[in-house]
Amino acid sequence: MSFGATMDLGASRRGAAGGPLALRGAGLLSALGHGAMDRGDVTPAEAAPVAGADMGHAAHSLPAIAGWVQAVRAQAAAILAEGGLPVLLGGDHSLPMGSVAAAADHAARLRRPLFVLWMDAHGDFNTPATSGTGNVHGMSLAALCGEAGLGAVWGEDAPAVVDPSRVMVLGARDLDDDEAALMAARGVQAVSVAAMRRDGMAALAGFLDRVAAEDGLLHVSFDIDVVDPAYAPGTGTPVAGGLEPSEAAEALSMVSGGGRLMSLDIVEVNPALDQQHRTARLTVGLMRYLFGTSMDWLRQAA
Ligand code: EXY
Ligand code: MN
Ligand code: MN
Ligand code: MN
Repeated sequence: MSFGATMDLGASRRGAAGGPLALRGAGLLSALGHGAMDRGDVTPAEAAPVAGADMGHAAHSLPAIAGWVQAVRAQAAAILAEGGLPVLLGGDHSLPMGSVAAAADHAARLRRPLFVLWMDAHGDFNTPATSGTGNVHGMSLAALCGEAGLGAVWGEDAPAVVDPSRVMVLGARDLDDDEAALMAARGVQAVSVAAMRRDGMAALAGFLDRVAAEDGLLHVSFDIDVVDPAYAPGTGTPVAGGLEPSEAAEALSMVSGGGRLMSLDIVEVNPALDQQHRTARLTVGLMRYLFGTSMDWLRQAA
């Protein structure tokens, strides 16, 4: 069950707000499989004044982002309550502060552990204190793991905290120094593209084994900048040395095979920076590997 959030205030380059339209136009619904439905775009909640709204440079646009995060959380929670699988179409990577919050609450109610697979060139593990940019999309995972600084985005109703030892950042290759240190201190597993090439998909396989062994639920947050910008140029913070489309497809196929997926984000697709819709098309094609609708999409598209 997909829904959009047309918000890019967490990034320094605008344009990812067009992501939902671009993804739908590239055929997202058919990639999600038979019976999938789209709920349209959420409307931001009237954000209550956010404590720390005076953070200014430390966390840009936090009050406005909070309104979107709360709307995303409500929509994802409603879909989960109906037994559906929420698919957030972003928008920038601050929006998953809403979708993962809903997943964490849902898992806590079911008394099952939540695991998060964050596919990203970045760690998104800065805090207002460590961030060099003040961009909230670079802080969302840290906030979800309970780091101080952005808790006010959820208003009065703080979500269940994600256990950092149950988080894997896959495809990481652009971590700030303080960010990397904080991730290591908290036990977040960051797997670089180089490590994936050296060890095959062993780290991901081990992570998925743990999800199964603990009877966990899995949230996947897919930032398109995990893929190499040669294939996915339409994104605001591209980093060279990313995954080949075939490698991303393999990772998503493994997740699919594990059968634990509970919710998904597709974020940071920026049509204003794209070339002939190729990033949106590739993103949708890759999702076919997660939902078992691929029919060898990459080979056919080649
Ligand atoms: N680490 C940088 C920052 O904190 O500003 C870059 C973050 C980019 C985040 C993108 C969405 O993944
Ligand atoms: Mn990200
Ligand atoms: Mn990123
Ligand atoms: Mn700034």
